[in-house]
Amino acid sequence: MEGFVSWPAELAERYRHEGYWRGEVLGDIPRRTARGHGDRTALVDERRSWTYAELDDEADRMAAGLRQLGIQAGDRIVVQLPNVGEFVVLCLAAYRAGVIPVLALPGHRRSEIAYLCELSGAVGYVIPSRHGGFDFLGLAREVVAEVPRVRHVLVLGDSGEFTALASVTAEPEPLPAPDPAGVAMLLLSGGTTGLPKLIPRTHDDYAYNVRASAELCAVDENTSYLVVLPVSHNFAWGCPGVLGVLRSGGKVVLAGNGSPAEVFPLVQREQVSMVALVPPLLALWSDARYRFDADLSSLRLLQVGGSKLAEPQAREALGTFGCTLQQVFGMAEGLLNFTHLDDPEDVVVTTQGRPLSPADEVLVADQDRSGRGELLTRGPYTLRGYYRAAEHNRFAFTPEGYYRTGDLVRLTAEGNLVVEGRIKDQINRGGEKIAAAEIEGHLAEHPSIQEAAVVGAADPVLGETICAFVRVSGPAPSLAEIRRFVQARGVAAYKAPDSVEVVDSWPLTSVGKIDKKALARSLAERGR
Ligand code: J2J
Repeated sequence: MEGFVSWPAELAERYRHEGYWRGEVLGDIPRRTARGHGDRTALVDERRSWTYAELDDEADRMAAGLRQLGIQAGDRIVVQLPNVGEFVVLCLAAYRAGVIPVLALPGHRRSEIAYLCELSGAVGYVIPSRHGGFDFLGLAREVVAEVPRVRHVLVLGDSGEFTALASVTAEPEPLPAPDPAGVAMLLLSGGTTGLPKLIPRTHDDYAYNVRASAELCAVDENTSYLVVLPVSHNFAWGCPGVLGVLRSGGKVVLAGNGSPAEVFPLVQREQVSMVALVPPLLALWSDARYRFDADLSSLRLLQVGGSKLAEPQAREALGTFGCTLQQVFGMAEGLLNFTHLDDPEDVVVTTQGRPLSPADEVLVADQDRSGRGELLTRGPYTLRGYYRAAEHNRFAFTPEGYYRTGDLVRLTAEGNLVVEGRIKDQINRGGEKIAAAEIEGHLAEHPSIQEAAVVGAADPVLGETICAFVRVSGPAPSLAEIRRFVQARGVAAYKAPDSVEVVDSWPLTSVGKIDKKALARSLAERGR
């Protein structure tokens, strides 16, 4: 596949020889349980549930349906569905047909989706008709007008002039097995320069990612796994996530959102044993724990990751939920670090765990005196290059193929990682990643903004929020106006600035660039 950077042959050979890559393909993940215990529940969402036999059969039919539409092996489709069972059916169908899903988030809007369709060369786009009060049919009209190559819009619900996802079904047919070494899907990176990059994940590498995470988390057929994060996020999809649970014969429960009022009764009803959370959601759950009389005693494992979990919050959660807590420091690019289920409490509350695989190579580069440096990594499930991004890849990888994570970490004596900060120009807003440059680019288009610099401001709930420093000509736009402006440009709401600071001049670095560290410091000094 043009634009995909694969592992060097000798490393690929080693990963196969040592049993990391076993030639498994992602579409086969639920098959074992479907054949042996087809009547077991695989999936539950707000509207219906699927047994393993149903899930398997519907995925086969949809795979045939995709081919009947003319969507072929190797074609890309941008998938933007919320937490519904059809997302799972569709992805399995795509994997089986060799069609490559590009996993977008429900919050993305015109600018992000059109860009993803363009970059991936997508021929299809999959949406709900409406979700969260938003009309996705209207969005799809704009997208196909901008990117005519997108020939198929598949819609869950009322399909208007487009194709109903429910109609994408045909008699199952024997399909050529996809190449395990080939790209199975494209995940989104948080991005550091301009717009997000696409991360190619192969069947071999992601199947290993899923299998090893499921083993580390002791997922089995009794696991009842709740999805409250977007299901298309790497954490919820494969670490071990939905795929890890389906490969083990457990049950996946998809929730529309993570609010305790909705989710606590679901935990009780579905006897949820495991869930992946970001720190702000964990805080919400901890606060609400004693305000609801739902029985949460089925919970066995709380996975928390996506942004830094503060030690006091981790300790509080242990006391509040009385189950195992696990910190996960992961990335859609690959490398996953977990604290282990039997780690001492101190390790669990003060570190972000250690690499999943014995074959993960990690380096802490350019360390300062406290041992803090940039985390570099390569291994059997870490990308070797972003998709169609040759130029960016020259910066993002070392000549030896290590991915520069942009995260500042230190290693403890026992070999656990502690995340100490980052050097990438990105904001981590409660686990959602925003590339500063992307927002700066939009702000610079505002008629009264001459130049903008976007930095993270400390926030007690989200960890960081988005602060836009702007230099203006004429009257300064209000925060509300700036937010409206950014969203009107077709940008996801979570990327709109949370605060704005008007400046007359910029602090500059020695090479004459805007000194963002100084801007961030000026916020910190004012207690923001
Ligand atoms: C501090 N920073 C963290 C943590 C991620 C599991 C968990 C998370 C992600 C994810 C994921 C962090 N403490 N515990 O894909 O499978 C920051 C780092 C990292 C970036 C990756 C998974 N866990 N981070 O968050 O691709 O900066 O993946 O490089 O969205 O999130 O973001 P993303």
